[in-house]
Amino acid sequence: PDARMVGAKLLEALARPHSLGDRPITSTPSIGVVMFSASSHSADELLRQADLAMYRAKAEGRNTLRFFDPEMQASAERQAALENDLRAAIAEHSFELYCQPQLSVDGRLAGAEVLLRWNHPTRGLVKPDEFISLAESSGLIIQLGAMVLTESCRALVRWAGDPHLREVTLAVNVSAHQLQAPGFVDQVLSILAETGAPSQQLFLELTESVFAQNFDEACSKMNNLRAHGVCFSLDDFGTGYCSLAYLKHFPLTELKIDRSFVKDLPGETHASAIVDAVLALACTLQLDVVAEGIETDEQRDFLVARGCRLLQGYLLGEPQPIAEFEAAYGAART
Ligand code: G
Ligand code: G
Ligand code: MN
Repeated sequence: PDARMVGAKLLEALARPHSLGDRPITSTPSIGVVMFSASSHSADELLRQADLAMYRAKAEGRNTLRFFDPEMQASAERQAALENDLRAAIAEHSFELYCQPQLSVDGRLAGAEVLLRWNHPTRGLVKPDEFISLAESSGLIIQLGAMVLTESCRALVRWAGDPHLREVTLAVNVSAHQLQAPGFVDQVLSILAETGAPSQQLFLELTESVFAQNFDEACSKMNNLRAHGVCFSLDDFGTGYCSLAYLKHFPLTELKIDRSFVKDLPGETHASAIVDAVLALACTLQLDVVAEGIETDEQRDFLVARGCRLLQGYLLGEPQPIAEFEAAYGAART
């Protein structure tokens, strides 16, 4: 209670506006507290624990105070262990590219989306939901993204020699962190140059979160890559920061109708109205549309009737390891 009172006083004192030169400044301090007895830990250990508590205070909105508790340590250690696993996995190539087909309405293979899987030594096949955010917060997404792009470009080069695959496009998911990184454009261009992949067949799938950050910067990076032939697809369309203004400004080729809308087709009136609106908007802006997450004949028939020309989902094909995908769709198929 004493520590809490002192902390509260400190916060109050530091939160008062003060001036630096002639500029008014307000601070939002975060305080981490660890209690100890004479016999307990080394000074280093205590400072580390206080630091953890301080980071927790920051994460919980700043301008606040948190006491260290052992669960914080356990959670930080779990994070660090998974991060180490991830780092090792990148070095050991334990990631595998899966491919999910995108079919045109006549059943032809038009494209594929790359979906990353992690073959974890003890946890088995780990899906991206469980490691992408960790890869982002640790910065490892840059290396991981480069690996995915390189492997995808190599696939496009292989496909160029296959009469059944040579016109198929390949879509790679790119997170906002990757696009934001200073070297992103150069990274993509040098991978294209090194592999010799046809840039017009490479689609980068971005989500709307990209536009919530630095609009101008994202726009200029996209324009730069677009000028080199790379295409852009807007993933999960309609679920995020849906400002229609950017649709006009960004060099997009394609919109993806999010699975959450497709799921409720054809019965749900909101979902079908949204699908109609997206298709009309895309038509006006001359963008292609891919519907994702199609699981039933009814969903497919509805989308096709409303003019959607590219289809993706378990009904049409599940994500499978890229070698199996090539065996299933390539010229060598049986
Ligand atoms: O099957 P699925 O669990 O693959 O994918 C879950 C999410 O992970 C999707 O939102 C997808 O966009 C994302 N994702 C899949 N592969 C990659 C990848 O290689 N890079 C990035 N940044 N995201 C990916
Ligand atoms: O966010 P993004 O669109 O990149 O995510 C693609 C995700 O959707 C992947 O996790 C992929 O495995 C999953 N997926 C692909 N097709 C279907 C489908 O028909 N139904 C469901 N439930 N998920 C799907
Ligand atoms: Mn996607």
